[in-house]
Amino acid sequence: MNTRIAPELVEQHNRARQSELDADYSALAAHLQRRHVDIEALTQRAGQFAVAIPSWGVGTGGTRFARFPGVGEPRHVFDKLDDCGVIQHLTRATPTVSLHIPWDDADPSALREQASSLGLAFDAMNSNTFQNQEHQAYSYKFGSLSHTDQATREQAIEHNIRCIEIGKALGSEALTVWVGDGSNFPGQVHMGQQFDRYLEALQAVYVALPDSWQLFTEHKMYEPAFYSTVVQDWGSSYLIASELGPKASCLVDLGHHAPNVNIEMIVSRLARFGKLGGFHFNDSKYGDDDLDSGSIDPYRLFLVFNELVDIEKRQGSSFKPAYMLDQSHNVTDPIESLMSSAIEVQRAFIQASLVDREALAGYQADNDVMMASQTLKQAFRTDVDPILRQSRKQQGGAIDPVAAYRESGYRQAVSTARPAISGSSSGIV
Ligand SMILES: [Mn+2]
Repeated sequence: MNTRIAPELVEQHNRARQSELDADYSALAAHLQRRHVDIEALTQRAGQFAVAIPSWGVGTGGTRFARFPGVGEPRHVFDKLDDCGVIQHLTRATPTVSLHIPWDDADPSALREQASSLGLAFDAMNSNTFQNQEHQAYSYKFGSLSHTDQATREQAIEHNIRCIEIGKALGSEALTVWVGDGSNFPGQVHMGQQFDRYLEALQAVYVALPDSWQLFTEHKMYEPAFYSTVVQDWGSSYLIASELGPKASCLVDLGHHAPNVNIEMIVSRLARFGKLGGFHFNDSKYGDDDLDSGSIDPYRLFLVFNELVDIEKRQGSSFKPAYMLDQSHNVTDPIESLMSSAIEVQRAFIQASLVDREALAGYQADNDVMMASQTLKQAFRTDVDPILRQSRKQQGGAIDPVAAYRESGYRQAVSTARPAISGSSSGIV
């Protein structure tokens, strides 16, 4: 079975869309020229953009009620890599994959070999102490790195260190730690002591990090713990990263905040103090909905990138936060959702790059509120799609990745080799 997309298919797809793209690109070039913006430089910038795919994202997600599996779902990490290869081939914006241990446990040299044959590399490693693993001695029902029992904490520390070891063999250079530890009832835990235990345990993981590595601490307001969570908010996350040391920084998942929280301000604060490590992109309407990036509030995504581009301009190329998607696809083909999400994140990046920062600084200094707001809106309203299409085409990707994917018949082709997973296991993870 051929699990790859044929290059000829992409070429044919692009040929059919070439004249339309040329017309759109020329029109946008002329428009941007009037604003003194060089479209070629922006197209090149789009080509340098990269966001990692989470290995778990290519499987169909679910809720705590049910999961409705799709056809041709990946059976194991090697199938997941194939799917990630398709996403990268068509979008050219997702050259790395982020693995979750133990879900993706496999021989590192086999993983490396397959990834490189698909033009992929490995992004941050993700540890998992929010569920029990087969054959483990102690349960995480009441916590892991912050558990009251020392042996359970040690087991969780060892798991994280093992993730680092696997990551070293894969060429990864970061560990993302998210725990479900917290409490479900007032009085269940001593919140101060629980935080102390967590800090001490994570310190033991931190000292096992190679010098070139980073540790990302990811906060989440609630779920699975519904009264308190040990790494509840960006303040707790910042305290942890500061206590640990220079290799530790904060990871901002867009869904892990209270509703309507000003995430772009958090981005600005963390970056100001050198503790903005990376992102998990997704979108939400009510809570941690894990919807496709840019599907609900594209302006918020733009405002986050507005801060990021501003910080990049101030700090230079040393500012390189890790970008990753973290979504759950319950009712769409995960490959289609991940492709369109990667493009939405890339779109926000390019729109934010269009902000006239000199003019904005002037309006801010003069307290010209209306014009400052309009300056952002002008960039956000600009349809940069021709730039994204052109960039993909130049790099061998597809002008319209979702259409090319459907034309390829990839999902039907893999469905014969990947029999449907029986039953309906509940829950995303
Ligand atoms: Mn996340």
